[in-house]
Amino acid sequence: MNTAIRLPIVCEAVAATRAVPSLWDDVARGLFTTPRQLPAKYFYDERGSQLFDQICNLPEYYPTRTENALLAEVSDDIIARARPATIIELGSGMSRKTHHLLKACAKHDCHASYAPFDVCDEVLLLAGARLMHEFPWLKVHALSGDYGAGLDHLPRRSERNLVAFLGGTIGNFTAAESHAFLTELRAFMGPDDRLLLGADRVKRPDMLHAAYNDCAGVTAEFNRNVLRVINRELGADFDVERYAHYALFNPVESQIEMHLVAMRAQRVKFAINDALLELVEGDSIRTEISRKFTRASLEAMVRDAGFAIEQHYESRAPAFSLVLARPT
Ligand code: SAH
Ligand code: AVI
Repeated sequence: MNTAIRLPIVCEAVAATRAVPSLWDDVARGLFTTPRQLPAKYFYDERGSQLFDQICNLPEYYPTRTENALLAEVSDDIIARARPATIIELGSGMSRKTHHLLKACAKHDCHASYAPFDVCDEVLLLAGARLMHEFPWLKVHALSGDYGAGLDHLPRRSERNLVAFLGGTIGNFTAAESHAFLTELRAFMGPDDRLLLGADRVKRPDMLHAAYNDCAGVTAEFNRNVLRVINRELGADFDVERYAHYALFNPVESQIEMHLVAMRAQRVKFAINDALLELVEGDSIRTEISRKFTRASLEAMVRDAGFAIEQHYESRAPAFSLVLARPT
């Protein structure tokens, strides 16, 4: 990183509303019973966040550049409607697309402050410093925590918040999880707040398949990173390279399903609790789902959580949606 752009950033830990399972709890529950699965949030240590940033630039991974182009087009309209005093961004990552919203803020003389909320502290600091360098008027108040632990302690610094949840990350929740999450978000929001939700849309399976099976193998590395996180945090000895990345589109559920498949039998030892996990060749761990919406299924999800849709912006092909909604 260029040290010339290191600026002070306030980084506050958001207290949990409720206890969330520890990594060990999730591993014990998710890997020692079948079907094996892990929550997607564990991808995102510093290396995982860097790998995701690389994914965003892959030719096959259309969501980022599509949402970015759409935001470049519609940010003026979003800011004119929302006139936010604060932009709160959930799962903000590198905050690259936020640039369009902040540019529109400057244009509309609406100098909002920015509160990115992410589970990865390293990206919060890096992204915040970059944006403060680009927008010298910007106040960044980074929020570190797990949005799955509840939003009751998320600070409300103003009456007009634009709560952005971009990138299609809502698709990484099951239908029940997204309903619970959006309902909780609705309860946090005041009458003048707006939600800006980015969601990926159903499209040709070959295009979806390519986006999660890039030729350079970056998505495979990102997928395997969860095993590296478990090795480091729980003293486990997954032989990471012996797990194949396998991602497929399930048209019945309208979701990408990402797996790690054991290429040979392995006994995985965990220093914690002296646990031993036995996997046979072909055993699979589902590491992520990524739901793809129709216009109608996306709007129904937003409405069912207590929002009214103010604008639905759609990209040109490949399809991607940004929904601007207000609490009803
Ligand atoms: N919004 C960005 C990044 C998407 S990647 C974009 O559109 O490019 C998903 C982001 O959500 C990552 O930065 C990850 O660290 C964060 N994240 C995942 N699970 C989280 C959780 N439970 N709580 C807070 N942040 C989370
Ligand atoms: C963060 N999220 C929206 C990405 C997605 O497309 O579901 C994560 C990802 N997984 C593999 N590639 C990208």
